Amino acid sequence: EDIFEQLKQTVITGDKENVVARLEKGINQGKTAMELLNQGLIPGIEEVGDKFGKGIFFLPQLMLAGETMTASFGFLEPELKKSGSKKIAKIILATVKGDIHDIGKNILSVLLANHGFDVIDLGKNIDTEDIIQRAIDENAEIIGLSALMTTTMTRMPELIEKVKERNIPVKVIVGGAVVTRSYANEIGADGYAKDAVEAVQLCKNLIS
Ligand code: B1M
Repeated sequence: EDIFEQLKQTVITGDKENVVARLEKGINQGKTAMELLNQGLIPGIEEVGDKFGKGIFFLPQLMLAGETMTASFGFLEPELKKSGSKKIAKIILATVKGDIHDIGKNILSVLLANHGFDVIDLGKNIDTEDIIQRAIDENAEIIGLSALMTTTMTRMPELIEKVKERNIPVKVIVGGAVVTRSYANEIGADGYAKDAVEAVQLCKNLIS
């Protein structure tokens, strides 16, 4: 069984005690942090979401898998980070109000910082007005919103409307599992990305 399959199973079984040791094994085999994430951990958490959606898994399993992802990220974060690059633009990141899913946003946060963005990550469950206020205070070029639920993604048009009403010179991009390109267009977002890698490219395009 290869390391990617092992990592996938580690997330599915929520084996958070052993995930770091397996990641270390992967790194020792010459795999990169991005490969371990994209080919092992993320397919694992996606399968968990699928099983939860079908009623095969329940909340405790979802939580354990989430904790396993968070533990992995704690280990991978320094591996993903490069230091010393000059900052090219400021971006405010947040998971919208009512939504505590932050694994994808955290990945995006590190990747953007890696590519020279000055990232101000406000965290999860963040109020629309707080996000807007920080963007103004920090003079940010971009606001990046993440939402993972159909019940919370409505916070995105709410923020976009306020930004437009008040003529705040900031671009708003959106993403997260339930968000689609057509939804992003419909609500007047300045951009949408299906994953963190695409989001970095999108941000680069928006500021050039
Ligand atoms: Co929850 N959850 N969850 N959950 N959870 C989902 C989202 C769900 C789809 C599962 C399902 O039913 N199949 C479902 C939502 C259904 C819907 O609305 N359609 C759901 C539910 C219902 C819930 C609860 C309500 C469960 C309950 O309590 N009964 C509850 C809600 C809590 C709340 O927010 N108020 C809940 C709780 C949790 C945990 C806490 C247990 C845990 C989160 C832990 C954490 O984040 N720290 C959790 C998890 C782990 C998931 C699933 C399984 C995985 C999410 C994840 O981390 N994926 C998820 C199923 C799924 O998504 N298929 C599910 C991996 C991550 C890397 O992907 O975040 O999509 P993602 O990010 C990607 C891209 O989307 C993109 O880049 C990332 C990587 O490339 N991206 C962006 C993300 N943000 C972006 C922003 C951008 C651009 C790209 O621009 C700014």
